[in-house]
Amino acid sequence: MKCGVVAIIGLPNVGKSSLINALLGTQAVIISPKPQTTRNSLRCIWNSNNAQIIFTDTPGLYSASSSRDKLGAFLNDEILAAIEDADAVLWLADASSRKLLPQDREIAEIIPAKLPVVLAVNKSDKADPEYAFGLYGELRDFAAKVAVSAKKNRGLDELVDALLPLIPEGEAIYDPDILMDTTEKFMAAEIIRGRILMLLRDEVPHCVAVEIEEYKSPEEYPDRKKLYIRASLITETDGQKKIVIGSNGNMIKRIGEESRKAIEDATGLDVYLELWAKVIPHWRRNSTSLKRLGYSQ
Ligand SMILES: Nc1nc2c(ncn2[C@@H]2O[C@H](COP(=O)(O)OP(=O)(O)OP(=O)(O)O)[C@@H](O)[C@H]2O)c(=O)[nH]1
Ligand SMILES: [Mg+2]
Repeated sequence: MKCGVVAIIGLPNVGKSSLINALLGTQAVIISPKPQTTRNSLRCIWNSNNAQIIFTDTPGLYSASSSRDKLGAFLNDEILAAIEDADAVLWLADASSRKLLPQDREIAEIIPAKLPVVLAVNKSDKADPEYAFGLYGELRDFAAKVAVSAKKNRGLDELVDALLPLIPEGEAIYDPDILMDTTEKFMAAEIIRGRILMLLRDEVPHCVAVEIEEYKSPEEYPDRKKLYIRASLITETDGQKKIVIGSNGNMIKRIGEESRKAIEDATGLDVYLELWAKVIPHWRRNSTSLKRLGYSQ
């Protein structure tokens, strides 16, 4: 039996979370066309008859626009912590990359030289991965280079075959029924944030956090026979709050309806979801707010 931790690292939007979903064969973590979708490192568990690989999904390496952006600093700390825990790194790049960015060099610097790294080039369904192999090959030695497409489920077996030799011998850490090392409450907040990322435009989703104020299973709420969730959609300004609510409350209603259905699919329970919009000025810059919203280590 083999068991080990593989941290998936890469620029924002290259498809790290999509790859995890493809490997696990389910919509485990949220994805979106917008960068900085993932905010917390999250362990997702892949099992076969003789191996367990714990994949850590991480935020894309972020260039903090100012030292006051404490959320940005947290995202990068999450990446460092994931690397520290890992037996191997899966560095994910985009097949359409034509030049290396400063953040690519930063990634090369933060991965210890002794840690084995597999380079996977994703989105090979829409661009030839060869050029990206050459580009990233300049940055360090790789244990293997694999072309994948999370969207088309291509190259996944080859990827696992490349990772297994890097995983230590050992018994499985997680029960094979466990998909993710997180709570249902966190997953519900992520599902709601995922809808916000899909439904709101431009920078607004990046200014929103979701706080679950109340989470009551049907056992705790026998008269309702439903999973009861009350959540706040937290923005930094009144203007953003208005956008989240939408005219006549249409937007928050839509976020609520779509999230409720997705949480029902994920939990198999009937869900009563109540959403409120709320402002916490500059929550992304404030350590106390970040901690309260789950963005602190
Ligand atoms: N064409 C194509 N698109 C893909 C593929 N994998 C992911 N995408 C798209 O790329 C976008 C970003 O995907 P995510 O999985 O959220 O990317 P990420 O690296 O986790 O992003 P962050 O969490 O923001 O760092 C989404 O629109 C995906 O649908 C792929 O193999 N091919
Ligand atoms: Mg992600």
